[in-house]
Amino acid sequence: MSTAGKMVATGLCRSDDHVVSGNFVTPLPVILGHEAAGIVESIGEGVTTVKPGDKVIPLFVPQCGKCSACKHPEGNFCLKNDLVMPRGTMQDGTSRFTCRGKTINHYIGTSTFSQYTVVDEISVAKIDAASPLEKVCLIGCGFTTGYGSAVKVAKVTPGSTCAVFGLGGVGLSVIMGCKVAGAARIIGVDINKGKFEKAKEVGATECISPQDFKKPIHEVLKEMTNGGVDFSFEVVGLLDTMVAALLCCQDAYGVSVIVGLPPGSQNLSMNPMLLLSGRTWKGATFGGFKSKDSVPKLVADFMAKKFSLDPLITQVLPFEKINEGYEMLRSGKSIRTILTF
Ligand code: PAD
Ligand code: ZN
Ligand code: ZN
Repeated sequence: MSTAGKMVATGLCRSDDHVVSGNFVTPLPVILGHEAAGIVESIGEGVTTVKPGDKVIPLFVPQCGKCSACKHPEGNFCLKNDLVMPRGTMQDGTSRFTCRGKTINHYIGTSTFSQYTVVDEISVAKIDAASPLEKVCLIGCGFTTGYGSAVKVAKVTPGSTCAVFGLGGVGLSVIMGCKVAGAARIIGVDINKGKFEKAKEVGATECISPQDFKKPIHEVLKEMTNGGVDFSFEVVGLLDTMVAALLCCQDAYGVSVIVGLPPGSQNLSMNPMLLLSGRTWKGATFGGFKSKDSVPKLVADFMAKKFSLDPLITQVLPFEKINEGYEMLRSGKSIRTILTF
């Protein structure tokens, strides 16, 4: 049930860099990349949902449609995922990549940093034939993850106050989701003030840097909002900001959502009183969206101009310049770099 495809565009998400830094462990050597769009070249036996020539987006969270998560109306973390205990293979346990005779591992069912890739049918969605792949590739991760975290996971309400920690591509997409959901106040939090202008462009009403205050940032946010925000989002991937995001939401009804990928094998300790007072602490991957069902709909919404992806795209580079693109991400100078093949 495999699908071979030609990559057309791939975005550079922080999660791939987490493999390079060792924060996310997956079998090596590996072809990374998971935020992409391409065109189907050929299909294996039994594949019915895509055909050669279709424009597609690979899905780093698959949707098998049969497991308990897929069958539950609210679940999206398909049990066939390769995120929790990464095997680095196709569903059948094999790899389709070699380099000089040596087997190369797959990465979370996608491996898009390659001119061609092979994915399982449950890890790919057909999208509108008219869609611009060098933009909608962001629907394969960053945009959808952030946007869904606001509208689907937190279920941000009209008139509410939100705080977003981390103003990278995913955090900016959270802000877009908060805005669409009708939030009245959206406070961006980042240690890099260079991110503030863009955050305001997409909907942040104010931005603050923790480094400008002597007090812990959650106390600052509580004071700014008369006792705490309604919704907070951690979109950095650090334990400290996860706790700060939890603490800054209102004790009795605040909802805090973890979006950032935590450093590998580290645990958090927290005081249960923080939840006994009534807070809700949540987390999700891919914005809580069922991937194969939702990606084509999100692309349709993009085509209907319900949201723009342009604010997320800092630059478009040829594939060969991948390291330059990552250098820009690490140094905080870019939101998203799109590589084209
Ligand atoms: P990014 O590196 O573009 O953005 C992270 C932002 O956090 C940067 O602007 C930093 O300046 C800022 N930052 C760093 N430290 C702090 C701090 N102490 N306080 C406030 N801000 C800080 O990353 P991204 O937007 O591509 O991804 C963000 C996280 O989300 C990252 O951990 C990534 O792995 C994770 C992710 N999760 C999913 C998912 O499905 N849950 C999907 C995609 C990405
Ligand atoms: Zn990603
Ligand atoms: Zn499933």
